[in-house]
Amino acid sequence: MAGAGDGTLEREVGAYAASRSGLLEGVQAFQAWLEDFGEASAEDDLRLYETLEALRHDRLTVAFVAEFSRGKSELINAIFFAGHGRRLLPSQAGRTTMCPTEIFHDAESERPYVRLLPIETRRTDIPVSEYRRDPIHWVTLYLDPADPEGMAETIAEIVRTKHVPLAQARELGLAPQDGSTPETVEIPKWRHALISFPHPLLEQGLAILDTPGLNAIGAEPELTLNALPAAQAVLFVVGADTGVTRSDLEMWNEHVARLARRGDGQGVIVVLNKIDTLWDELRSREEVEAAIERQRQEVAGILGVDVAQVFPVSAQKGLVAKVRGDEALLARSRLRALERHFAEAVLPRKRAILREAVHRGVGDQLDNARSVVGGRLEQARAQLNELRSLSGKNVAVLEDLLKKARAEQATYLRHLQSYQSSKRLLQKQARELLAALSLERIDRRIHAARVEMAKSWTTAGLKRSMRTLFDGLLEAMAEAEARGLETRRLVEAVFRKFHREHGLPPLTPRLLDMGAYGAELRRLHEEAEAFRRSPVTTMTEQSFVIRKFFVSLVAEARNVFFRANEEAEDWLRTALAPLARQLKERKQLMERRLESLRRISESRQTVEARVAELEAQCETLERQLAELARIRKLLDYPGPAELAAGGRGPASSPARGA
Ligand SMILES: Nc1nc2c(ncn2[C@@H]2O[C@H](COP(=O)(O)OP(=O)(O)O)[C@@H](O)[C@H]2O)c(=O)[nH]1
Ligand SMILES: [Mg+2]
Repeated sequence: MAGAGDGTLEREVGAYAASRSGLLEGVQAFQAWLEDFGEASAEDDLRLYETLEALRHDRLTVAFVAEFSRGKSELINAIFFAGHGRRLLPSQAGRTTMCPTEIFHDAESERPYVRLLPIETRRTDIPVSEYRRDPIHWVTLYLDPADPEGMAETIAEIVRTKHVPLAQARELGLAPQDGSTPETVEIPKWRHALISFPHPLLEQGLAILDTPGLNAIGAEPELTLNALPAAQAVLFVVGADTGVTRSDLEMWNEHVARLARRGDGQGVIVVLNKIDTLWDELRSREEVEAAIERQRQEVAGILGVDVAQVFPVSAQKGLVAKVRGDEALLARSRLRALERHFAEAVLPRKRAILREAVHRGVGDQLDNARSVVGGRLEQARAQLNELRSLSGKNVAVLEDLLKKARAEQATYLRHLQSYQSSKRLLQKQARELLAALSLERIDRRIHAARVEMAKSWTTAGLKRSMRTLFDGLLEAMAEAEARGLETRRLVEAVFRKFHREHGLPPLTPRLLDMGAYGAELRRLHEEAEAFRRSPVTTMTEQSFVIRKFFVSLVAEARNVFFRANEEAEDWLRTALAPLARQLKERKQLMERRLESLRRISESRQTVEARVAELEAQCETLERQLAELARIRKLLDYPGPAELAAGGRGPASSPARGA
């Protein structure tokens, strides 16, 4: 939208980028603070580093989903690329591309590019996400932003097709589905396209996913299982010229409706495109408006969404209007209302989600650092008061203090034993948690399902194996969730006990939440069930598709267990660490206090010298606390009000890769 614009979208994307760099600054400042004053463990360091990386690479993805020819590509052109004065993405009538296209800005590449993954890679079971890691499998074409013509020409490569013998099409799972057996089949040349492009919105972290129609989405299960659920917003497009067709509805039911029902803040926006086909010079504006409104109501009714969620627009007229600077036409295209909704309803929520992720990543470390420094300051001040009362060098009082300090030390050493027994208890519970998540067990189940599948070539058999496997996986995850909850309660109780009974500063244990993984697995299960029931998969012809789906699904599910396992192990290693560090520090403090009282009583140090020392210490600690408060502010700003403004709360599941 570098062209005519009211700036709402730019402003909100800018706010998102600013919020991200504020968070980055905060986390980096905390990292520096820890280097100077803290005693972070290797695991804590790693967590900080990972949070920073996730922040640096965070993208805000908007997915455009619809049957082909509804005007997705045109809509993307109109919303984002009108500034180029022409169509950037190929938008054409009739058969369109099968190739999902991602548009973003790759800061690591010096030149803008189009990267294309050959369709032949479908022969392997390797998902696109794997291929992404290795540019060698992709064909790279470079783009010259100074030459919009040439750029559009290069980008047009993504819609290329070719003719191959039927057998080869079959091998790729791209044989015609109507039962016909032509000699050759026209298939897309590319499986997936990545476009890196210097555009202000993309540079700030926006990414666009343009998906092909229903058939192609079914052919790449990764899109449904992975890419769409991960997107922050999904725009579902229908055409005013056709209304909601059967295949639109199928698309909605199978791939979008579930996302719209999800309560975790993902925005699903329905676009009623091509309203210009209802414009009619022979009817009054009011009549045309009424016709559009009627269709809007109808679309909302059929899809089962709120009317306010349906946006009538004309992408084509909107693009023309922006290119020509025609404000009247732009108003008629209603494109702005859609852009504003996207900017105001989706982006602020995304910001809140990002902040949540950072808080999950380093919030407890920061809280604990503040608590620990606060505790040190408290101790130093108490000693200071103690010594000030001694300034007359009252020997009796000094003896008294020494005696008290020794008694406290003895009590403290007894407390340490209770720490050891808590630790043993935790380790016992941890073993049970890890057993439930054991990848070996999961792999055995997966292997068994694969053997079953190899034996059964019927669709029904394949579906049965899929079901058995998922039932087993869900059971294992439920067990892990229950154990995880128990373990978490135990750790919380231990922390509370040491604060209440042993006077340690209040520490926040890092929380272990297996629930998010459970939710993710249940979502995959839902996808699997929907797929099992869908009419497409009842044809034996489709066993290829089912196999493909199964492979992706299982890879996803295994990945959920893998990540859950990693998190649980990492958590168990570090759960008690803040407490252990505090216990050690408390011990050292007591020793130092005793030592200083001893030296004073032996007249090796004057009370005044020790007081001056402690005063300097207090000052340093106060400065450290102020810096930590500043960091906290950076991570909080603009704070919870943003959440309220953004509507529903942040996602409870961990953002992918975050
Ligand atoms: N009348 C009209 N046609 C449109 C509009 N948007 C797209 N089209 C046309 O619909 C066809 C398909 O558009 P395209 O963007 O390729 O659809 P996609 O397959 O969903 O990406 C093209 O011929 C476009 O010119 C619109 O707002 N009004
Ligand atoms: Mg398209």
